[in-house]
Amino acid sequence: MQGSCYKLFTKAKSWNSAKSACEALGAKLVVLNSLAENQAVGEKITGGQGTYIGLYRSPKDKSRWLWLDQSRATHTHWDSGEPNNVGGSEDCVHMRSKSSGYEWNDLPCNNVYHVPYVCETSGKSGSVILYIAFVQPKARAKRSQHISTTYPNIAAPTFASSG
Ligand code: MAN
Ligand code: CA
Repeated sequence: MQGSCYKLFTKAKSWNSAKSACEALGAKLVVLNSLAENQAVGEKITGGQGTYIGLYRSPKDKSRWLWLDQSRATHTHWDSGEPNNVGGSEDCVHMRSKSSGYEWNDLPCNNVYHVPYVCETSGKSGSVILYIAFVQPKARAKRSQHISTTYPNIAAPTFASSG
């Protein structure tokens, strides 16, 4: 989405662990609202394993898919034959790499398949707010204080890559 920051994490994890890792950064597993966004994120995938995305099967209606921002999936980009729900437990979604056109496959959410993942934060993060504490008249002898607060949940620059 416009204004979002994305970060690819190349250290493969389960979908559940990838979700938690993004949340720990104040982010989400990437939500892909359009084919253009799907393509843009796909092009940053560096390995053949693809990436986990923030899409999962609705627990209430197993034929529906939900994004982690709770929106219903309107655009989908399933690979041919997918979602096939192998073993009846493929409730989470993985984007395949370039050779598969960045198309999607359902995979288990648990520890079975470890895959790189992309976290997304909405546009307002990324800002660093500088607070300047003005010196009181009586304390003029002291150095003025510059207190810079960096929000801990800020994602690294767009499409940075880390292990
Ligand atoms: C193959 C396909 C997929 C499936 C995975 C994991 O790639 O059958 O649909 O999700 O294996 O079982
Ligand atoms: Ca599948």
